[in-house]
Amino acid sequence: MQEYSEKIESAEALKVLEEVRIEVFGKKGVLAEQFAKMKSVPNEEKKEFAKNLNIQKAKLTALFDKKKTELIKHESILMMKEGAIDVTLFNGINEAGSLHPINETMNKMIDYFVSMNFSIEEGPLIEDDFHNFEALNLPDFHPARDMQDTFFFNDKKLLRTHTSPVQIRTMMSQKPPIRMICPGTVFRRDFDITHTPMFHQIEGLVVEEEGKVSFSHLKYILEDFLKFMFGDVEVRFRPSFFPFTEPSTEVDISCIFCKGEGCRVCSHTGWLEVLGAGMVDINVFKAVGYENVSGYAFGMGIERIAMLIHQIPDLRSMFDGDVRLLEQFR
Ligand code: 2NM
Repeated sequence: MQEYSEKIESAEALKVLEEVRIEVFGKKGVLAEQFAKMKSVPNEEKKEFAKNLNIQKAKLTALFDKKKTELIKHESILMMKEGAIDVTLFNGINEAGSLHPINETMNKMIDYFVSMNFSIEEGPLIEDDFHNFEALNLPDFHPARDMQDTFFFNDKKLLRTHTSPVQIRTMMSQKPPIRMICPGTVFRRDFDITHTPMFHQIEGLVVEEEGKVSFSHLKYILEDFLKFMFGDVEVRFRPSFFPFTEPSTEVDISCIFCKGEGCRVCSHTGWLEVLGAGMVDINVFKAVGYENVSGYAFGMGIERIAMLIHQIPDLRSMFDGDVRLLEQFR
């Protein structure tokens, strides 16, 4: 029986142990064979023979059970190691985030003006009547105030309707020459396919000693800026009116979808309006205490330009917070 003890002891896998089990404990196994010999053992030796055989059987069974437990443990550890999932492994899908088209467009605009040595200025979202209206040549009775649908907190405080109050604050806290842009959030009481109550603007302002800047500088920088933003487009200046500039202009680019041929986006005009500008009105300079200066200013909505660049049809989708919008701009 020593031979079989060794066989059990040396089994290195459950498969091998199973073969040994059949050989030792099976119906035609070694033990069964021994028990069968009982018949031919003389009666007076039967008791001793059986006792001895049962002891052998018990020893082998204990040895076998111990080995089996050992091998099950060993093999299941091996299996777990083989089948283990390394959660730190790269899955091949790069779920990187992306900038919102508004930020991306705003960043590109800022890049241009920074390259032209403009500084970036910021101001409060909650403004007062003076900075948002009065100083911008929009006195109390001025009909243009009705054009602004304003969110008022009370008769003193309001949500700024444009970023122009930042230009007023900058002019009052600095001296010319001034070369600045003010990107930021603005608020108007308006909500439809092309308007949201919160949106973004960038406005720019250049102020120099009288006679040092003219409408030509304004034309050059805006044309250069629009070519930087949209590539090879035509730029057109149309006479217009703003209370804070005189003369004033609205600026169009040739339609980037139909190349000026006429399509639905440009209402078959061949042109897309992208910004407003002009020479700063003398009344604005008076309000901030400036004399003997010349300056130009311009302003544009960021959403509108982002929508044109990315062909986004509904402005409201910009503010739904649906990641499927952002996934398209990765
Ligand atoms: C525009 C169009 C034209 C503008 C003017 C000023 C200021 F403060 F200098 F008077 N800030 N922004 C301006 C001029 C804004 O937006 C369509």
